[in-house]
Amino acid sequence: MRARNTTCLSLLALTLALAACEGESEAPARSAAIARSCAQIGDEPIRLEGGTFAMGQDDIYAEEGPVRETTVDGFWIDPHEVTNRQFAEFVESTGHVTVAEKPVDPAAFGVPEEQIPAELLLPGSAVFTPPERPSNSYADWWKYVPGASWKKPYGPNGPEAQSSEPVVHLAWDDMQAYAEWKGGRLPTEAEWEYAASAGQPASTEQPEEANSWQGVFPAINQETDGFKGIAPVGCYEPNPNGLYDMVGNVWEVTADLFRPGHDPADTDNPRGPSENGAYDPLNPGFPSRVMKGGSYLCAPNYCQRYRPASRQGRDPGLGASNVGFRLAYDAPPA
Ligand SMILES: [Ca+2]
Ligand SMILES: [Ca+2]
Repeated sequence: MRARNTTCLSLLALTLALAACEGESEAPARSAAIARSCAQIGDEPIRLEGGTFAMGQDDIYAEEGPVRETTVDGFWIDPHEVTNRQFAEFVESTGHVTVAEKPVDPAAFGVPEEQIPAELLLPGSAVFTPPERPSNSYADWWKYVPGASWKKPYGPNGPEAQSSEPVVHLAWDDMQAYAEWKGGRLPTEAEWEYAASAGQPASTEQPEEANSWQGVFPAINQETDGFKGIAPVGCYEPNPNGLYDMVGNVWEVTADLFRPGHDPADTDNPRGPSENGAYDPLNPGFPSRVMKGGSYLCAPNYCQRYRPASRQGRDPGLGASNVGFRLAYDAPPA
């Protein structure tokens, strides 16, 4: 709860206008320009034997290097992003109420309460809302939308969450609660990247078999991959490990804390920096978690992060409409 609105406060720092965090719900971002047949895939986790791989990438974004040979032990991992169907089973079983569905503690802003617009204290989450004009400022397309949550991903006026799509708008605590209920855990960054790269060489090319953004972000979405927004899981070819949508669709939060770049000496089942060593330039107030693989918003002119090595910090207290997760397991789930 404490970190709930750090993303909005980051926007405040950039724009000097809290209004940048407010917004109306966006129109549904689902329209298949090209029909894709989406596989009916099961939920059974996939066993990956341990191994050594080249983790990181040196030829694109500085925060992804240096490349170094890294070893991970074997583990199980979900074949697809956690879906709304799965998360609904958890909520049905436990009565869990997500962070985005609760009012915001004014203390999270660190400013006198009378300076905080009332809308920013309502339950809600960050929703991608395409700007009417070309822009290169993320404050122009990320809006804090009261009423947005995993149940209503586009806000109160938008459609309900679709059962086969990845769950979004979760905070770190929500993902942890789901993992505990399910008997799994969030993968480390190294496990996630090992699973996603699957022995394939690193590339900077925009992949065809991943839900990303074709055209000039954020103004022109050509949808040539079949989906304007989130796709149901399983609509793109799995990687050689049999895993769907590791790259693209929604970013996937991992267990590791974020700082730019990797520790070149930390190569044996690395778990990222300590809390004291964590630092996210985009969210300097609180320790962000590493998220991986990019989303449906990643385009060649912006966020070329449709790759296994890609990584960004994720505010632990605030969900977003392009961020989800999947679980890893140390033993085969019952
Ligand atoms: Ca797309
Ligand atoms: Ca993904």
